[in-house]
Order: sequence, then C-alpha cells, then structure tokens
Amino acid sequence: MAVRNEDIAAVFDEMADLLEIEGANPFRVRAYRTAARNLRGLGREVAELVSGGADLSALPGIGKALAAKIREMVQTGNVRALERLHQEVPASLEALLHIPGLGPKRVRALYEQLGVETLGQLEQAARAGRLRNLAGFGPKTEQNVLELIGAHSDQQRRFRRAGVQAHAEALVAYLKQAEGVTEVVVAGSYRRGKETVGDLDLLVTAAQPGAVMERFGAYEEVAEVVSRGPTRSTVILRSGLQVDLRVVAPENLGAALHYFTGSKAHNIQIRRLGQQRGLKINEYGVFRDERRIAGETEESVFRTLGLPFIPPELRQGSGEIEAAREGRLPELVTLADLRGDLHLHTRDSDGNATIEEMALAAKKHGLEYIAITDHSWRLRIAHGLDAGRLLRQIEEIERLNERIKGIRILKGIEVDILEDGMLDLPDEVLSRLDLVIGAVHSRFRLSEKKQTARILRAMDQRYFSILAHPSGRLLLEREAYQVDMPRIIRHARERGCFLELNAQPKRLDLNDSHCRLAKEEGVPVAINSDGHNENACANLVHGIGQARRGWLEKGDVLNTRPLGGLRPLLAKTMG
Ligand code: DGT
Ligand code: CA
Ligand code: CA
Repeated sequence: MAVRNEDIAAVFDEMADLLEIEGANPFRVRAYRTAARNLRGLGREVAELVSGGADLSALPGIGKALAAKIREMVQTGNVRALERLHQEVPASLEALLHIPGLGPKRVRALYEQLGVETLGQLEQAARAGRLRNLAGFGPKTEQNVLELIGAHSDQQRRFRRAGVQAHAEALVAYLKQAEGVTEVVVAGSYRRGKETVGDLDLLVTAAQPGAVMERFGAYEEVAEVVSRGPTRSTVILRSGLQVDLRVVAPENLGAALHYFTGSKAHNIQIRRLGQQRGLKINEYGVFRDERRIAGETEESVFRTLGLPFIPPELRQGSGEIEAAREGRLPELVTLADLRGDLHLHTRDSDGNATIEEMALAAKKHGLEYIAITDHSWRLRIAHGLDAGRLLRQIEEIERLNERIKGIRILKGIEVDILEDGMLDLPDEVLSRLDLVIGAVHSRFRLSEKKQTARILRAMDQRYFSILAHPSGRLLLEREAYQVDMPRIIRHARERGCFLELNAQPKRLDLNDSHCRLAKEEGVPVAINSDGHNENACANLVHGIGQARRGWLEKGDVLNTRPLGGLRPLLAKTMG
C-alpha cells in the first residue's frame, strides 16, 4: 500500500519529538515539524511525486536531507534515522509524551535531572515531591502530573468521535458484503452524536447470523475476539476500540435500534412511560400482555407511547420525552443549513493554504461566506499577525473579493485575550475588520473568578464579536479551564456578542449543555471549523452533531444566516 503524506508527517513529528528529548539542535527539530505540517497541507501525495521522479526539495520546507528521507520512506516503508533514534531513546520515555502537559522538553528534563524513564518512575518522583524543584516545573505542575496520571488511565478507555467515524464507516461497508445481510446500522453513543465514544455498537439484520459472525471475526483490523456467540460478538480492533455486534431479526430492528441507541437514562424513562400505559418495552419490541404491538421501526415504538420520533442526539434523558409529549421537540439544525464559516486560518499564521485556496474550497462546499481569522501576534508559535501584517491581509482580502465570485471573504482575526482581558491589537486596527474572534490561549489555570472576569472584560471591548472555543478543553487531553459559563453567556447577550461552537474534532467546544443554555438565553452560536487547510469544511459535520445534542435549531446558529442577515448582528464591526 502506498505511503501517504500523513504517514510521513507522523514519522517526522515523531523524529522531532525524539530529537528534542535527546537535546538536538532546535533548528533541526523545527525543520522536521515544519516539514510535517507542510506535508499535511500539501494537497498532493508525495508518493506520486516520488514515482514521477520529481525534485522534492522544491517543496516548501523540504531540504535535500528531508527529501532523501521521504524517498526512503516511499520506497522502503521505513526510515533508518527513525530506527536509530528508537535505539537511542528508551521507548518508555517516548511513552511519557502521551501524558498531557509533558512535551519533549519536559520529558528531557525529567530524564536528565531525575533519571525518570518510565511512567511508574514519574509517578514516584511526583509523589516524593521531586518534580517541583526542576526548572520549568513547580508544585502546581507536580500536582497536575499526579492528577493527569490518574485521569490518563481512565481516558484511555474512550475515543474521539472523529477517529471512530472511519472505523464505523469502514466496518458498516465491510459487513454489508456478508451473505444474506440486509441492514447494518450503528447504535450507541456514536449514533447519539457524542463527542467521545466508549465502544461501537453495531446491529445487523441477516438471513444467517453465522455468516455475519464469521465475516466480523475475519475483519483485518480485529486484534482480538473477546467473545463470540450465535448472534452476538465482541472484538477489539488494533486501535484499541471495542466493537459489539448483534444480529437481530428484521421485525425487531426498530426495537433493538432504539434499545441499543440509548442512552440508558432515556431508555429508563421510556420504559417507565410504557409501564404507565400497561406496555412492556425491550429490545425485542413493545408488548401488551404477551402480544407484540410494535418494534419493526423506531417510529412504531415511539408511536405506541403517543410520541413523535425523537432524534438520537436528543436521547439523553434530559427533557426530550416531555418535549415530545408536548409537541415542542426542536427542529434540529442540519449541515445544509450552514451558509458560512467564521473561523479559518491561512498560511499567514499557522494554516497551510492561502486565503484564495481556503475561499475556493469553502465555495466548493456550497458556503456563501467565510471569515479569515488568523492569530494575532501574541501567539508567536503560530506566527501571529501584528498590525502591519493584518492591514496588508485586509487589503489582499479586498482585492480577492473583487476577483472571486460566488463567495464572500470577511476580514477577521482570532485575537488573543490577554491575562487582564484586554485584546492583543488596538481598536483602530480591529475597527477595520468585519469581525473579531477573541480566544484564550494562555494562563488556563487562573481561578474561576479571575478567568471569568478576564473573559467578561474582553467581551466589553468595543469590537469583540465571538468568543472562540469558550471552555478551552481538548477532548481526552485537557480539561476546560475554570469559568462561570452561565455568566459569560448572559454577558454575551448583554454585549451583543456570540459564542463559538468550535467544530475541530479535538475541541467540540461549546459542550451540549452550554449550547442549550445559550439557546435559552437567546445567544446565537457560531459553528466554526477553525480549519487550517482546504479540508476545513470536513470539521463542520462534527460541530453540527454537537449542536444537535445541544438542541440547537437553525435560528439558534449564527452562521445559518445569509450575509445580509449576519451584517446587522455583527454591526459593531461590519456596520
Ligand atoms: P459508550 O459506549 O460508553 O460511549 O456509551 P453507550 O451509550 O454507547 O453505551 P453502551 O455501549 O454501554 O450501550 C449501548 C446502549 O445500549 C446504551 O446507550 C443503552 C443500551 N443499554 C446497554 N446496557 C443497558 C442496560 O443495562 N439498561 C438499559 N436500559 N439500556 C442499556
Ligand atoms: Ca457504545
Ligand atoms: Ca457497547
């Protein structure tokens, strides 16, 4: 199988980590990281360039030495230099990189100064209070490490939705090819659109369960068959993801799908409602006395309870059944409702594509407008823009808007919210933009009081429009910072600002309950890709799933509006 850019990029990232742990020349480390980033955004497979005999060192950020390593990898599937590094750096040390908050620099310090080589040794050192005296560490870091080691072992058991999606889609397609199969559907938390998934639950209808079980066990990604019965089997994939599969009779599919979609809380309430009506509801159907009265479709199950179909994303046991009874289920927002994307990066900061490339990619996906929101200069690692570079970008966008038809490019910035709540660029510069996205990228550990005050003050700034990734969480990696979100949401309404639902699979930030709160408070939410390359739009579907779990309807989402409808809402800047 051909080596993909992503594979090569992952190797280069790994080499950069290992070199950094070794204390190699920082320029060399950076060269690998830059090359990895460029490869990810290249848009063409380098494997093809290699077989076409192209000169790879003509690619951005790829010198002769890196070009040789790419060729080696394409031709042999291996890089000797990486193997060498693996011999030099203990594997247990590399594993420490997976502890959130421990980058290569800190791992190096741990090894050099404390001789810490394994997770166990790290835990011992932290418990003995030996981390706090290391340069770059402190009592707080020590505490973090202890907490994170604890949390890390729990988190290992869940997976981010976007990573599970590929497995789910491939498995469904694979199982559909088994003999006699009529339906393959995914249930469980995945179907409910949850941002993390514990395991994948599949339901299959088939003439012969045996053939399905056989094919399931033979799936090439299966690492271990945990259990196998006549109609039920559990396996673990190489990625560590567990998959449960059940074969059900076609006339039971609706009841089974409802039961195994959950959530447990929703199912309990549904069963209780059934009991009140003298009905027994389980995965085989709905029964009155011993007679089966429904179960072929989910709609039929709901109908016996006098309920309309409840979308899976709402099945959390948090008011959806009452809403369904009273005819107040929301009409949930869909991907097709989005008309724009208000948070995108380009090569001018840490993105991989030009403004024009980003605009054309969005146009291809049917969007009517995008906002270019590169980082402000405080975020130096992302090559943030200072006032001069931003003004030049503004002029470029104005020129592009003259030239490119069918999509409108808005001028924006993702400006850092400084520790005191001021913004990283002055008002006279921000006033030139169509919108200003404010974001916290530093000092995550302020007290709730200070963090909240900081964000409220930022919203008070004259040109502030949208609060980006409001909680700062990184799924399975970093907790949200301490902040009074209800207060922030109310303040947004008072100040005419908006909250973002950042659709990056790692973030999905706003969470579902805060989406609901924003809706109740009348604060529209912007579902933004925060994309860094031409694939940005692929993030949006994950944001939509999250928004639906937060009960959002089209009107609750800022960027479902046509540009003309957006303008008055962003009046502070767009005017
Ligand atoms: P996960 O896998 O942790 O992300 O979450 P789920 O919701 O997919 O949970 P899972 O895989 O344990 O079970 C799938 C669904 O099956 C669950 O949402 C509801 C249903 N279910 C499983 N066990 C029970 C149970 O003991 N009682 C009820 N009422 N439903 C259950
Ligand atoms: Ca599950
Ligand atoms: Ca399961």
